[in-house]
Amino acid sequence: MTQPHQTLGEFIIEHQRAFKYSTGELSRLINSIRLAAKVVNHEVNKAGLVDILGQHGETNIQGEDQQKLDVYANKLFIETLINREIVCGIASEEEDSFITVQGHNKAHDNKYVVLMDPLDGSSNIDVNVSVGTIFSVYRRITPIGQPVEMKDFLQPGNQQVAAGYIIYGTSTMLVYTTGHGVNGFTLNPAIGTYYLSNPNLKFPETGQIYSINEGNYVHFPQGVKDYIKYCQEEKDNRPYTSRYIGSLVSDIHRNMIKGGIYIYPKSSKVANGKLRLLYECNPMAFIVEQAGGKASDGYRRILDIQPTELHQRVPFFCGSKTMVEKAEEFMK
Ligand code: AHM
Ligand code: MG
Repeated sequence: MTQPHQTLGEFIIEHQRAFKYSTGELSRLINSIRLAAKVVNHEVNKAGLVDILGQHGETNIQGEDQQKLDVYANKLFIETLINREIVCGIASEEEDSFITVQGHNKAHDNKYVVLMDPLDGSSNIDVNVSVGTIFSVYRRITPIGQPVEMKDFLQPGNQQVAAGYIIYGTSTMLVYTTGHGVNGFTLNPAIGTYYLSNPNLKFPETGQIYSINEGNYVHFPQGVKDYIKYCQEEKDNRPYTSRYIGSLVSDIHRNMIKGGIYIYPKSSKVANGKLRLLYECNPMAFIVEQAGGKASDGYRRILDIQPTELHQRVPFFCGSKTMVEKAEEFMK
């Protein structure tokens, strides 16, 4: 049972016992992520103070400029996971290909792969706006003892065993699911401990917030244009409020608490939208569904899409169930 003032450490231990056949590997994995997140949090918080801001001068595989903190967070999460020998493979939005991880005896004997976006929304850092880390965990398909292969990473989202995000906001929170609901923990930076602050998070069934980059309106498909007009109509409980931070984790976190819909559609400029299926949409979709919300590409459930490549992009509609269903009606 979740206790008041429970720490994340206590929560993990307690819930590991509930999994009959758990070897503790997943718990150790979540532990490593919370540790790395504390270090990244520290760096993000002092970004305004030290000369860590600005472009790193490299371009990632998506052709986007990387910022220093992206590179830092990427390296830190990867090193933390590798050093603790708890995963057999890592794929990151910032890496061209996946990384194979060997155990101390070079045995490839760990069972989980992690896919992550180490610092999402990083263009927000230099204007002091919230950013996030997103992670997704799968059990490997290839037999234990062998090096991981691409197929271990190209699994549909419905095979995830855990997913979560860290939001570096006015306070830092870690929100995650292992398929038994969603729980949120807030970091007390003075003592470096996360406390259970939002047990059993639930998406309101409906809401009044729509989050979409309307600057791209002219490029949107007709269904999306019509849905936006619907949101703005003076009828029933509408017009809705428009809120768009441009930081996926923050936009979805707010909508999960207040009720709302987030949309990054395809457009005449970006054929499959901008967001990546494996690093952004699948983990967020797993969390959103576990919280009672809905996530689709406008037509299909995100979690049922069979990925074909690591850096695949997909249109993303997610949030309060009835709102996503309404948007899907407009897409027909
Ligand atoms: P990033 O992974 O390069 O940071 O991009 C992802 C971000 C999301 O956090 C956010 O929802 C989206 O890009 C905003 O894009 P846009 O500026 O096109 O609206
Ligand atoms: Mg991203």
